[in-house]
Amino acid sequence: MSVRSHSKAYECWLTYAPLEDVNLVKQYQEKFKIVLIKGDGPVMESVREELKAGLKGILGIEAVITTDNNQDATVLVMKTDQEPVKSLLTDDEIRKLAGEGFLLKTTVYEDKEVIIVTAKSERGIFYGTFRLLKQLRMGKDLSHLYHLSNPSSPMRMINQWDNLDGSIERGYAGNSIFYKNNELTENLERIKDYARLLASVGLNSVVINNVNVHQEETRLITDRLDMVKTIADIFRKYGIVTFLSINFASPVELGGLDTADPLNEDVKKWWKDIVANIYAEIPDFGGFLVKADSEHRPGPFTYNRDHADGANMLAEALEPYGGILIWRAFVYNCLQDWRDTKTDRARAAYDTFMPLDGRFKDNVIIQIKNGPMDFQVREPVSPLFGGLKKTNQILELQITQEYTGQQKHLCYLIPQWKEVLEFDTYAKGKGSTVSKIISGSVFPQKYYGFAAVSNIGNDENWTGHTLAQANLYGYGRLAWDPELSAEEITDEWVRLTFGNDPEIIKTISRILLKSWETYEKYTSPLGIGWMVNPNHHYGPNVDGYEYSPWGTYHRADHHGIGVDRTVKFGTGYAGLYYPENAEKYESLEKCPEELLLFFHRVPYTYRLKSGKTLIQHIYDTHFEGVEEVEEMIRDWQRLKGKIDEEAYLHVMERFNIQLEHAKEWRDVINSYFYRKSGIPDELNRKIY
Ligand code: GCW
Repeated sequence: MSVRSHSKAYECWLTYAPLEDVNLVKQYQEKFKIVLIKGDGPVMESVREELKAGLKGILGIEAVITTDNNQDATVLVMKTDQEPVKSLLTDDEIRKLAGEGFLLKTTVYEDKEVIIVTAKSERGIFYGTFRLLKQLRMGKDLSHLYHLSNPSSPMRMINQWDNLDGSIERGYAGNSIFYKNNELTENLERIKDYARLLASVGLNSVVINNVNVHQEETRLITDRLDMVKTIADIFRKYGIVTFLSINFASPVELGGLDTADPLNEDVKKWWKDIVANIYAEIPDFGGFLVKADSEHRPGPFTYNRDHADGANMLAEALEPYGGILIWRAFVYNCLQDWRDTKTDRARAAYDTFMPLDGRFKDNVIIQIKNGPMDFQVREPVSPLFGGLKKTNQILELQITQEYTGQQKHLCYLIPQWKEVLEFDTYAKGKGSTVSKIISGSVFPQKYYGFAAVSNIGNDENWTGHTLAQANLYGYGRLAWDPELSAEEITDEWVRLTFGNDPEIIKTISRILLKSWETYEKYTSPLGIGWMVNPNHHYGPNVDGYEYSPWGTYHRADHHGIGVDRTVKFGTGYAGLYYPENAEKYESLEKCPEELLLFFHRVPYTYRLKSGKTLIQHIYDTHFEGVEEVEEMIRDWQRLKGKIDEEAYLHVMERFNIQLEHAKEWRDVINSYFYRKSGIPDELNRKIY
């Protein structure tokens, strides 16, 4: 396979490096002598390829892979309705298996031990195959292997913010692996390797262009459709369905119509013809993703229509083919005046979409960012989760680290996402977590699940910072099973990437698991967000957006800081939650402290639960944050000589950048608040 000739960093968690434990290798070799794989078609072909490569890499054997019944077979890979596997399964097992789930089990066949990999679909078999190879790489005992696993949701997507010119919006790992100079890349192998990475963690759909659809990308649905077809052909082999972001104004821009009004008959017909043509070329095409009336993108508001009108019109065109229309909830007024304290960007998505609950067609999904603002290091959970009861919904996360260090800083996001998933909305009483809502078990939904903005580009290691691979891996694992713990996911990723040495696992896991908290400490405090340089969003600039029209204010003056979002005195945002949360957020005393400044405006002398004043807390956390980066570096240095030298040096280089920039954050923030408040640091440390 292609990956053989690449560096370790390129292979990510699919290194298939030889196992260290020779005894285990011997045992495994016996178990994987003859592999019987039934079924053909593109996905099964990939299963064969993957098993062959995996067994060769991990165990150093050329396994015999056969398609004919063979009594000596030691591994049986086939669907649940194919013999001999069929007779080796119980009714209960077959009943429990969902369409994309899989079962791995060790059992007895023809008087000897065999390993079964089975599922109801080829996709399921593929996921099972990866899971089995993972068990090998992690050195697990296979004699009592029993693993039945179903994904928690049908939508497990990746969104590429790639543009046809090869640039990537908010991309921090080079250019697009898909496009260059408005053409398809010549390196299709790399797209295939990306598909493998995504499928290996159970992701099943991809949107292949930026939600900001510019002129060239608008044409992907017409005269550039050939590019989409080529990409879809590659992803299909890995069970991944291809979607496109579309431009709502396409009927005007491409079709020569004078309107894109969703209720206009010519517009409807135009879209129906477009969709028919796409499905003629790509019969399993997934559908469209739409960013409308948001940050200057066109949308139904232009025609005095609402977002249900817009989404339903497109959904109707897709419906005959089983296509899905995904509509983003990221809608707000980006031309606000900072003096206006009544308009609250945090309310915008809720205010726009709640009145539409129940009006969307059943092949429409609303894609909701985790927080009400925009992927900050800390935000509350969007009140649309739990709010919307009669609407299909998926959670949108941002793997690419726009506001969390741009893959120069290490910021492992799984712990942040876990908090989002575990957030209890109380929509149907206690236990109505986000995780359950997007697993479809709180409200009836036809489609539900996950989407996330990818963090990859054409850098050799895909993600710029090699340790940022863990964010992509972890996203996929959570999308499959949101109940997994951050620790479990971290342990897996480290083993697959760096091997099974307990010392290495411990050290790297500790570094990863602490990194989000550390990043938060030296950047914007207590949920207020932003404080970044405008446009590129890297580095500290406390007032960078303070007088801009984007609605992202901290409102610091010489008295204090924070946005009053209470119902009583503020924007009323706190009241958008169910009473259990609303009361908590409304109250200065009960508000979770990490979100204090998001919900309340407080003086610098306000005492936190720790007994410290707010200003002292700001100073302390900023000094601590930098110290913690220094500690991470010391931890990392202990790995010298124990892990791959290239990875070691590369990460070290990034850490040095992180340290320097963390210091800059510390100093800029501390000086700013010292100057505003006039209150000195109790510990007399250096503040410029
Ligand atoms: O976070 C903001 C980004 C934009 C992005 C937008 C969105 C794709 O700064 O670059 O545009 O969110 O999510 O639509």
